[in-house]
Amino acid sequence: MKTIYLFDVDGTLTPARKQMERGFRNFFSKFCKEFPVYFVTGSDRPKLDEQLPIEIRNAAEGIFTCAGTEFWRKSELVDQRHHEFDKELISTLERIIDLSPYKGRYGKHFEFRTGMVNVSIPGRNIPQEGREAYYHWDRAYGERQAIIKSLARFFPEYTVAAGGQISVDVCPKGWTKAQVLTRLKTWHPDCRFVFFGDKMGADGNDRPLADVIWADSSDNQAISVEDPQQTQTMLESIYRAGHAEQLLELCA
Ligand code: M1P
Repeated sequence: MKTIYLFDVDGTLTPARKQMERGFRNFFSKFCKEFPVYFVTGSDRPKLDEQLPIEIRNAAEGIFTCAGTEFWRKSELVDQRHHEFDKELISTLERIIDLSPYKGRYGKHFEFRTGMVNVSIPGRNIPQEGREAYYHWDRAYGERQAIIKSLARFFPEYTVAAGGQISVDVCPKGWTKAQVLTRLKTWHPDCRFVFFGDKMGADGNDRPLADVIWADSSDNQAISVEDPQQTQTMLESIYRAGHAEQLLELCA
């Protein structure tokens, strides 16, 4: 059975909001030329373009951005879904930002993307060292988890998930990464899907896709990784096994 590989980007293929590392990049561009690959990221297209080199973007079968609300083939936007966000939700988020005890503020707290809004207490203009500081503070005090819980209670028509290090992603219910599986199954019937992501915990933004992948078929796999190094190690063994299989077929 043919395997289709799906990858989250931040934390799975690249460090959060950074470029792919050189060693991984060389190997992964070979991998994408030999195996069918899709990217499924919560980020928008400009961020993905900064993080993954063009030879890898162009070798992929397709790219889902904004949690699957946009679909691209190479650099062509094939389709997108739009949503008008509830004003009450946005004013609640503004109050949450104002009331947070976290002191470091850098501006740009909202980023509206196709079908989702990314919300950050410290703000998206945060420098790298500020990112790390907020991430560690949030792990200790659970601010994002608390935001996720209270929004789920008051705005059940929306799904809220932890983004990467400094934000939460808010989208209409069902407009999560899970939406990509239906389309992939239409394009690739009789295939199995293997998804790599680093945010498969209960409130992570890879979890909805992992859940539908597991529920769809026991041939599918959703693999939770710690970081891009672990993804690389796993892909290297898949690559070696794939080559061994091809050799066996040639010798048969
Ligand atoms: O891992 C994907 C996430 O990357 C960014 O998260 P953060 O800025 O919190 O590290 C955002 O683009 C977020 O929307 C996205 O899900």
